[in-house]
Amino acid sequence: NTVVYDILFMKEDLQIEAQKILDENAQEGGFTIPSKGLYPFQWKWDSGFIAIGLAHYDMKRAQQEISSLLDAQWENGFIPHIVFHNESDSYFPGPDFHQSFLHPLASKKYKTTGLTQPPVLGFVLEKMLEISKNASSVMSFIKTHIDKVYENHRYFYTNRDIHNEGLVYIYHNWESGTDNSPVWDEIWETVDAPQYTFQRKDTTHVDASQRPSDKEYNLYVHVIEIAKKYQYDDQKIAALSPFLVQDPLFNAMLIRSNEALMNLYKRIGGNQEKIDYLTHHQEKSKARFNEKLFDIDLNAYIYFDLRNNKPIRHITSSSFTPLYAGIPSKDRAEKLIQVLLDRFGGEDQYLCASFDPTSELYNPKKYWRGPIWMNLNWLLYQGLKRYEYEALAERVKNESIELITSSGFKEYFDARKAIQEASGRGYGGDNFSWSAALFIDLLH
Ligand code: 9WN
Repeated sequence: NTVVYDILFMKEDLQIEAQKILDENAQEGGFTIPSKGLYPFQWKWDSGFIAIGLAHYDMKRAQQEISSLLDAQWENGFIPHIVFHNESDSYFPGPDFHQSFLHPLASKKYKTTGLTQPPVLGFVLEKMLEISKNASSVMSFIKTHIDKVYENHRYFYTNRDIHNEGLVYIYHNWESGTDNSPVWDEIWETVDAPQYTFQRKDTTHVDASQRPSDKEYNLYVHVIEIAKKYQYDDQKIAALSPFLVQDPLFNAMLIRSNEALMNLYKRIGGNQEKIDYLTHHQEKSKARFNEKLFDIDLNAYIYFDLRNNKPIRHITSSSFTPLYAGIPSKDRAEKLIQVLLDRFGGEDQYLCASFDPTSELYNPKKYWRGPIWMNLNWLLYQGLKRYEYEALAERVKNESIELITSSGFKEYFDARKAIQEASGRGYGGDNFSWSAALFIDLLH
């Protein structure tokens, strides 16, 4: 019993600690930075996850988090991946590099990037309502903001679904959110980039061995230079970007958020045209997702490289996110979860590594090439619950809590149980906002 009490107290202390991190990362202007020094601006999907944590103890701030992001939406519905609210120079590449003003419909109020990130906002609004103790006040917030998210989905289907098949593309690895995943390695081999001159800042905050290489950064810069050359024009990018991918995580988030928007519009009443639009795209997207992005030999969801017209057959933590969006049939979900257990879930592993631990490309310490990320664990937890794999969902939740309890609110974590814990098993940035925010949500 004493042990149980200790854990309970520890969790309570940690919840206070998590709130402290979110409070310390709060900025004037109503948004929260992901991590001091390393990421000094507002990031799109970070803000979504942060709002879920905030909703548990400060709903007003959760709403500000979302409205400050939406305030930087472009006139065509696009929501940028970074909003440069302030003048910090501790990050590369900053506003002067990205030059969002090149696009005629870019935000006139804020400097931003011309890249986006996974569309999480639909389901974030729905979660906020679910968490809320004052539904009518959150509902009125949703009523005044939901159309912006809807316009963002319209932007995706209008501009980024080149085959009109219900699957949207990303044109840069930073849009995936899973920046240096080995999934992109083969694409980079096809790209012939000049050597650019730039000064990285990330490696002044975090050990370079835990970050992407300089060679990779040169490629990341190169793809943006191409987009800038064409004023971030979507059609030109679709025709010319050497990186053009249908990503399972990105598309699963769009589908899950479509569903959330439909639910919310039904609750609001009226809005039939929008509901019809979303319903049409939802059915088409789900069907095509299952046809094109499921590999029947691997029994897992994979990626499609549009530029080189071929599937990219790797299994990552993104491969399991379609569960949260209700994409697989029950039968397919069972097969997928068996793969999760066989490759990622051995007794010597915490769930869920970001890249297939049985692959020779797996690197348990390097960023998106292996470590566990709390937002992907949270998505996996939601997906397993949706398909009623209660025991496994509990395992993901408990292991996430355990990792944070033993190593703190780090950016990412080592999945190997056997490594020395003396120095902790967390890597990357410290006091990382979404680790704190989603920890709060998992405790509830
Ligand atoms: C580039 C902020 C972001 C996350 C991404 C994560 C990392 C940025 C970087 O940090 O990417 O967007 O500079 O490495 O990969 O998922 O949103 O936390």
